[in-house]
Amino acid sequence: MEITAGSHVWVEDQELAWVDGVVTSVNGNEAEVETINGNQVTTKLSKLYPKDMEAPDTGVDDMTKLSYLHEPAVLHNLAIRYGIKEIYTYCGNILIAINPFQAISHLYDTKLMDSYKGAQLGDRSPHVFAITDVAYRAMNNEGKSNSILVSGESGAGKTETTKMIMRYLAYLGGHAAAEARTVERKVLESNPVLEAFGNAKTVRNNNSSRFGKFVEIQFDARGQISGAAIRTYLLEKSRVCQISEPERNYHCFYLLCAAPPKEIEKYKLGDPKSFHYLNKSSCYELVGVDDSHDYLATKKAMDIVGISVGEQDAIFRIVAAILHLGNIAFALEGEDSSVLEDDKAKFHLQVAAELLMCDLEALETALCKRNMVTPEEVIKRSLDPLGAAISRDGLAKTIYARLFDWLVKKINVSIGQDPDSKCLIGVLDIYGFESFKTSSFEQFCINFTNEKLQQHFNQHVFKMEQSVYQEEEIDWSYIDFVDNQDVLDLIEKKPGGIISLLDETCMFPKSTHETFAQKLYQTFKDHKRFVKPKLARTEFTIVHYAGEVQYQCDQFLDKNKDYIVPEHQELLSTSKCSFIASLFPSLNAETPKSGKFSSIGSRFKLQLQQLMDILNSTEPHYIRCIKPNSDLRPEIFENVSVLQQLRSGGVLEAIRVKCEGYPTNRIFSEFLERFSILAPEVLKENVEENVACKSIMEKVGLSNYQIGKTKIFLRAGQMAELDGRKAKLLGESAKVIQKQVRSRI
Ligand code: AD9
Ligand code: MG
Repeated sequence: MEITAGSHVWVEDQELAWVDGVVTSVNGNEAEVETINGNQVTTKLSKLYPKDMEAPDTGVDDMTKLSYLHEPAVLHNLAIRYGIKEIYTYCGNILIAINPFQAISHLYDTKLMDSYKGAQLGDRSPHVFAITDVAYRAMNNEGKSNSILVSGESGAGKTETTKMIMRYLAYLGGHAAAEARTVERKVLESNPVLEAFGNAKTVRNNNSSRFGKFVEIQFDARGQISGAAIRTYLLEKSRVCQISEPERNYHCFYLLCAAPPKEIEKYKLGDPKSFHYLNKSSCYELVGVDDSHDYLATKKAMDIVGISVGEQDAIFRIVAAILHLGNIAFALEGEDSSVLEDDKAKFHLQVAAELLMCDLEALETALCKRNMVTPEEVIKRSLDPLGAAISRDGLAKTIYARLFDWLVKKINVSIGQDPDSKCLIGVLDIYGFESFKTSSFEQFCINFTNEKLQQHFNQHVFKMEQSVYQEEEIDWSYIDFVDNQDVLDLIEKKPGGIISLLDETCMFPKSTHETFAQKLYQTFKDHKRFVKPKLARTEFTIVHYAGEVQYQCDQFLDKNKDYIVPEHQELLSTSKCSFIASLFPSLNAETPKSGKFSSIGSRFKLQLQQLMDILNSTEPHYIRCIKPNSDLRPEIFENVSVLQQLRSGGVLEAIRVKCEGYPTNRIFSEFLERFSILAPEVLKENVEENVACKSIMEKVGLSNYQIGKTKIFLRAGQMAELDGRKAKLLGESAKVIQKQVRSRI
């Protein structure tokens, strides 16, 4: 569209990302724009985007309905919808969900569920129920598994969205008879149990899931829920021993400290402030959360998912034991040995041993000493206080991680798998792309996951775009899409990728994080996606699809080693509590030998590949959750951050793919209604609608558009061009009328 003085445009703005304004003058290839916030901006014409002055005030519920599909229009559309509490918007088949940070009345009630049942996508306003309904119907009608992939950054609303999907699936595929309802009840109640043990308050979210989750809900031939399987990924173990202001440890610790007095006495608990693993942050309570109520609620949920009273006792005994372990402090003895620091430490050691039902002295030895195996004998070597504290923390983390795995396994056994089920709906709630000041091994794994999912997403978006064109029988062969296979190769190629190199480094006894970094620099010095930052000695940067992330190698080696100290293994496998002993089964030939290296990175890669295999066998649906502000407050919409999330979630990429093809299409009659004024004679000719559309385009002199079976497909910018012509024409006819009026006066 020709931009002239008076044109309404979007112009880039540092603070707001995009701001609208009016062009006041054009000079060569530059324009002066007066923005609505009162600034005068001079900018290149090529950097301006036309603003659609005919766009409805309440926005459009599907981005593909935008007459001008470009970044500022997308952002503006989301912002105005968010302002009127419309948190859901489609972008084609993708659902964008913006966290409202407040309860919106009736948004999830049963009446609303009723209204989405069986409705076509687009018939009703965008909603997570609508997407779920489509998935469920597709599964029933086509006999094919479906999946719903929910992504977004921390606090964007993934877990809440996932819970709504599960609730709606339980509503659709639930059983009429009360006694048959146990499956769906167990599926739903698995959420609070996993949240109690796997969620914590972080800077970004008061209820942040510290693990990834894929729930596979199985259905029988009648479309009723018949089983489910939950898979979890990468629980953040370090949180058990290490938290900082203003975060919290896992919820279960605080719940237990708020348990009824009998339990407090049994587990010798007290004020959470008195526990080392909790008091490194001064945040103990959460606004709006009553820990003592949640303790009872968690136990109730445990009852429902089939965790027995005896098992619950063992579970909470372990949780309490971990808190007591944390309070065992060490002091230096002699030159490099350690002893318990004081009577307090002795007390906690004793309680921990009681709760873990293991021998007191054996526990102390396991914490403070290590076996040194020489050809002649086994010598007990003392650890210094720091070494003993590391040993203690390692023990606490291992116990907790095994407890979490046990819970997941137990829930799966209790819900049960349906061996006859042919169809499933998978729901993925997994951490989005992360880039922090210091990004470590966890971010590396998370971003690797996102690269994998991005590839899957790209292929899907591309395929969907093609199918629209195919349906309308128009040519699509030229659309291209950028693949991220090169980043995936950099990370996971075997041999030669970063994960392989990391494993090799870990197995070589003399390696350090510095030698690892050097190895990376040498191997990938010419890789397009790998950058060695200037002056860096132990950092490296990966150019991810969503942006560059700088990783700090410091702890890559340690974090990659899935290691249990043999002394710890031995201690706990002989616990008198059969529950605890079962978490540490004695080693046999099949399990990797304790103390031997097993790689977290490689195992994660394998898990991810299995996940991708499942996803590839399903029909995917995507929900992109967006966090509108970092204060977790309602009604605040921060443009710059939203835009960044649209980019990392692939929404902008999907729009780019669309723009490469035909971003705008209109049903013939709609098109004629809007533009017949440009060639009024065509309507008189009584021709077919598609011919009339063609005539208009020809008269205006536009080419490269396509005529489908029911719609006209326009290239990027053509809609704006048509509008421009229309505005000019209307302007001119207005002038003519004015002239006529004036001449009459
Ligand atoms: V994390 O990566 O696990 O840290 P999530 O899972 O993306 O994150 P979560 O679903 O936990 O975020 O949402 C964060 C908070 O936003 C919730 O605790 C709610 O307080 C709030 N939220 C999210 N979605 C909704 C909603 N649809 N309606 C109302 C919501 N509040
Ligand atoms: Mg979550």
